[in-house]
Amino acid sequence: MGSSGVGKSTLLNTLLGGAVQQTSDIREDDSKGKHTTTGRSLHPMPQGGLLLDTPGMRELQLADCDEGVTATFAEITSLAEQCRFGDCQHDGEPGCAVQKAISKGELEARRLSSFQKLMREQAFNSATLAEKRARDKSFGKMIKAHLSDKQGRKR
Ligand SMILES: Nc1nc2c(ncn2[C@@H]2O[C@H](COP(=O)(O)OP(=O)(O)OP(=O)(O)O)[C@@H](O)[C@H]2O)c(=O)[nH]1
Ligand SMILES: [Mg+2]
Ligand SMILES: [Zn+2]
Repeated sequence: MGSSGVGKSTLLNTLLGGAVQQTSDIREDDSKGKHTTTGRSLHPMPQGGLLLDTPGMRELQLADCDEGVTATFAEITSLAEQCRFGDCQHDGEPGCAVQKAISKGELEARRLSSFQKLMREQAFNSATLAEKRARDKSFGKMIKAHLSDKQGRKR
């Protein structure tokens, strides 16, 4: 697993002792990979075992990790406990301890914006994931209903 161009397929070819998977040069201008591998494939190795080649990751999405983000930005979380409002968004409300710490130079504004960005991102991804799961579930139900209907008619 790794970014495009790190050499995943080259490792696989070396371990299998042949050019099984296509590999290609990285881009000259920014040294990034070209996303040569586009699908997952499983390869039995002569030594035994299976090796999985995967496309390079394009991005890593955060979901359901508000706890992790909160722990990483523990100083913001503990400042936020001193904000006047329990649901303070730290963007201009009165009595905001987070903004106060920024103005006193005790907290970097960049750190707050990273925190807010990660929280927004994970909230968005969690919602999309929940929607997708719900869609998959109702699709599964539809198939099941259809199949049992067919079974019923046969009998
Ligand atoms: N010098 C050197 N070059 C390497 C090494 N491993 C890979 N390369 C070169 O790096 C380039 C990219 O290798 P790939 O194996 O295609 O990379 P990949 O990780 O499979 O990339 P994607 O399929 O795009 O995700 C190729 O030109 C390889 O020859 C290494 O250990 N040393
Ligand atoms: Mg590859
Ligand atoms: Zn606040």
